[in-house]
Amino acid sequence: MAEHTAWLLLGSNIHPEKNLSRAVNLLARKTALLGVSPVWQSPPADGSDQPDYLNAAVRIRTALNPEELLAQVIAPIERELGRERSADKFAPRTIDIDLALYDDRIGGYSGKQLPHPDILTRAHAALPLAGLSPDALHPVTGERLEAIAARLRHPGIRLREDLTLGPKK
Ligand code: PH2
Ligand code: MG
Ligand code: MG
Repeated sequence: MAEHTAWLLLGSNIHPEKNLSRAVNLLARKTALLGVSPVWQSPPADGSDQPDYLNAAVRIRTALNPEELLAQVIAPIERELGRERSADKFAPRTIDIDLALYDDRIGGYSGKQLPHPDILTRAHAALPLAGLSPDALHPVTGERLEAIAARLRHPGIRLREDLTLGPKK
């Protein structure tokens, strides 16, 4: 079966250190983990009065298509880490795992969009991805991820050099 490269964005603002690290360990068990980005901390992007988020990105190799990745890898890990779905799209969450890029695919899957729209508008999405794959090109705009991150960077987001994520060996 054909192999694909996918970039996932991880975010948490409930016990975020523990939950990001658990998410990376579970992803490493279910997929071929190729890389993990540095961790960035930022206030909620919608400006709500909630704890800061920690965000990171991972690059994986997989034979699954986007729908299968969501149903077989992403959603089960979100459930295992206690993600509760509520009517509030911006409620605090133990873990959010979003498929950001899948090869250079452009288009819809399972009611979502590839590339993930936040890449072009949110520093908390662009900076972790750029840390992982600075030279990768955005499939729609053709920009390097590093150029997108530089454009979106703002003072409210900071690199957590004291934290490193990686699969438990
Ligand atoms: N995710 C959201 C809403 N707001 N803010 C930050 N800083 N990081 C996130 O991951 C994030 C957010 C919904 O997915
Ligand atoms: Mg999200
Ligand atoms: Mg999500």
